[in-house]
Amino acid sequence: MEENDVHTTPTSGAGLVVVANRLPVSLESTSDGTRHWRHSPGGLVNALEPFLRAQRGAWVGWPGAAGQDVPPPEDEDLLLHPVALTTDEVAGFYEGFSNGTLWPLYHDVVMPPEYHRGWWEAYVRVNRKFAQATAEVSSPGATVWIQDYQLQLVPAMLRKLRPDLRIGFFLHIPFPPIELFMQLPWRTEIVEGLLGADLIGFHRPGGAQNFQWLAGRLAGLESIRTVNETGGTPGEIRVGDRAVKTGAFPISIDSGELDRLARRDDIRRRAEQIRADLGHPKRIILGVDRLDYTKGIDVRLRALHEMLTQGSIDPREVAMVQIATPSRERVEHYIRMREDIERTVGRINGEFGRVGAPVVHYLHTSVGREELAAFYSAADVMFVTPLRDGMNLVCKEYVACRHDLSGALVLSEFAGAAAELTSAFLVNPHHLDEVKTTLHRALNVPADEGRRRMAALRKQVLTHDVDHWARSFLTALGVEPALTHISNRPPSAEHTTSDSDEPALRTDWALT
Ligand code: GDG
Repeated sequence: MEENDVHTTPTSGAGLVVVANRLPVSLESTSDGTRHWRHSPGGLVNALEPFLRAQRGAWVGWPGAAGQDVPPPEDEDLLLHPVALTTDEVAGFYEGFSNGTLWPLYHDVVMPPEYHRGWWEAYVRVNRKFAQATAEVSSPGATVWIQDYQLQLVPAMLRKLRPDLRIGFFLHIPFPPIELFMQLPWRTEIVEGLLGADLIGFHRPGGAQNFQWLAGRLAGLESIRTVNETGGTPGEIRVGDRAVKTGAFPISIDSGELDRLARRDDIRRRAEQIRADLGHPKRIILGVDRLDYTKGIDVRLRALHEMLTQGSIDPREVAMVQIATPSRERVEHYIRMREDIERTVGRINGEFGRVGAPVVHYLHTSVGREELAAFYSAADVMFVTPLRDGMNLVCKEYVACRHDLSGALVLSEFAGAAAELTSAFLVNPHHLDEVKTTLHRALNVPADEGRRRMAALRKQVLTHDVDHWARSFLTALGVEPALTHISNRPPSAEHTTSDSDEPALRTDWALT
């Protein structure tokens, strides 16, 4: 046991604790020197916050600014517990090992991962900080749900500190193929870190299978055997006298909430206004992503450019909007990728735009949730082309906003969501000609076929929402069914809602 692993079990604390790299809020400074806590968008936050809030749980995470020690916003439904990081820790743990090593390695090495011992040491140090903070806020016997690739050592560290806790871990990004994972100099430590959990969840069954194989190979057959070999339940790994379950839990969105939002009159009017601002094009193509090299924004732009050049898209009839949320702006790969994308946008508009009418409307910004719903409602084709994506929530959000069954979804086969959204126009993003023909088909889909496809997509997205995801994970973790009752709203299904009962959406907290 490490010197600083000594810990006493608190007598109070939260019964359900989410641990994630980021808090659902981040601290921002404005030009006049005032500081605000701002709600931070992102797949994880959108997926988990409504659920945790309904449970009055705690969220342990980094507030997003180095060296800040500012009290978090008061929130009666959610205890926010910040983990402060130094500038060096942010550089080594976050920008380095998490986003320069693990992110590209786990996304099929679409960029080369870098392996640096200093980054790894920072990763270990920061994972220990998170484990200690979690040990402090968790009540006796609490359930702790650790999120994502930045915190893969926390399960084992936390188990040492607090063996009374029930620990779940969910990986939001793909678990890589075995041959790629084996590149990692610290592969055994990562596998052993994860094995501290009682349940390890992945988006896809393939991830769980890869992990099971690696657990056998790297953690040693004496201590770890798949229970299959001894006649037990599939998906369990024996670690001494413990059973570690693994499984696939495809994440989703709060589809009912988004469906209600998109039906609101003000959102529909805003969608009309967006169409008008774009000059009433015959077709609007939309992309919404964190500005990340895994998302295939360049693929989309290249396909569009070639189609404009070949005349299969008329620039007077089609407009593309790309919302690119700023992300990881200090990481080298991201800096270069942004320059490339912006150069391509400039080139397309230079060649095919007219005064007051560019073809690509590129927004390097984050927009509010209501504005996003209006964009989804305005778009005829949602263009989602990641080279690799754990799930991809954007495509599900688009579907949730299309209550009139209009619109078409072009979706990469390499997004986890493709396994569920089989009625989308599925495409291999590495095959540019196929991307072009698929976009062309989506832009010109006959109304009947489009409605049939969208109805099937909506059925899947509205019946498999984020409640369903959280419920299945927690049930598999062995949490009481009562605890998995997330909210009082009716089960998701196609339904209409009057404008008046729309819940207020909270986006900002002021720092008092
Ligand atoms: C990771 C995995 C997995 C984006 N721009 C704005 C905005 N967003 C929201 C979207 C969506 C979320 O961010 C992005 O989620 P994705 O799933 O598409 O992608 P990642 O951020 O990479 O998420 C991914 C996810 O975790 C969950 O497990 O699906 O595979 O990579 O919800 O709506 N939201 C607002 N304004 C924006 O400008 N309000």
